[in-house]
Amino acid sequence: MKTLIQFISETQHDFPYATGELSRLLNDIGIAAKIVNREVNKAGLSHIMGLSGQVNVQGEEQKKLDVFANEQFISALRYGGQCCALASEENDEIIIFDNEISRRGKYVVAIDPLDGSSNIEVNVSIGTVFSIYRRISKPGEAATEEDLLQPGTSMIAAGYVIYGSSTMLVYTTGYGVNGFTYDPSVGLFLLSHPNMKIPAAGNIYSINEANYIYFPEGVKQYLQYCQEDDKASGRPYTTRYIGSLVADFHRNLIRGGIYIYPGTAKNPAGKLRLLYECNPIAFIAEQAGGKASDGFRRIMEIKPEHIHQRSPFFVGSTSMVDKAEESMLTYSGDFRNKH
Ligand code: AHM
Ligand code: MG
Repeated sequence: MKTLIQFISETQHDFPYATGELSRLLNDIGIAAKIVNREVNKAGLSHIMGLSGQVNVQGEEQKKLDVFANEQFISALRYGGQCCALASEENDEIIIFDNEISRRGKYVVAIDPLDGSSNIEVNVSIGTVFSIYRRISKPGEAATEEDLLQPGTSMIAAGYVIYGSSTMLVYTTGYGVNGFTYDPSVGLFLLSHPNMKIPAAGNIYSINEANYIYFPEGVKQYLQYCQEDDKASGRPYTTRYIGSLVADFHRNLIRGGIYIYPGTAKNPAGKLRLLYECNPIAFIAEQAGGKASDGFRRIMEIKPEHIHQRSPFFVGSTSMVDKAEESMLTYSGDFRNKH
């Protein structure tokens, strides 16, 4: 059985001029994920459960585990020496690591430390999502926000951790997608899903249909298509929606399917955040042979203007995202560039 650390060091030669820094950074994220996993697993028992009373940048109540996870990733990266700045869902501003070693770090990280945290209390899967970029500013100087405002096409690596019936870490460095399952008895992530590929077509669609009346016409028409009776193409499809992006995406990655969080007239940019929710999932989807779009354009080509920017999100099996895009173009072309 190959461990995450063995796999990371074996594949390090994929990078030109690799010096092991990115490997160490990924490893640091893996270690923080283990600590978060420990707390998530005992969430029902621990004093750490409950509301922390603070409100995050999007005005949502933070659970204590969000705060805990955020702190774990921040401290793993602050003292790892490879990362010079971090953007987190839980912090309004970027966090600049200005200590002697981190100032020379080549990378910046955008992270959602614990996504889907409203599911914690009810024992439903949650996740961590992260993306890694090479900094633009000079190593040795303090990092800037520009380092984090790069399009997804500049990502060096991205991944997620799913805290589910088992805990898995799935990541890509642009050379395919590999998944590691955590074995708590030995405290190691073991390679369990090498070279993951998303089926080109699937029969699952994942969307919060309660918002139907607010959806753009293109999404409404696509949903109608999903629900039509056409045995030859496997329709009607089936709905699966957990309300936890990582879990919904992970299932669709393995089984084939589409996840949609569209914009609406009231919220044209939807709900999900480009830097640390859409982009990392998009990179993994593409590396697994799938597709990620905002309904009209490739997610990874959007140049972010601010770190907590939102985007509509259509991700999953290529033929399904193609079909949804076609529907958006036909029925909701006016929606283009609204966000
Ligand atoms: P969060 O970052 O506040 O946890 O919100 C993100 C989550 C995603 O995991 C999930 O797919 C989506 O929000 C669900 O939203 P909704 O409840 O509107 O369907
Ligand atoms: Mg989130």
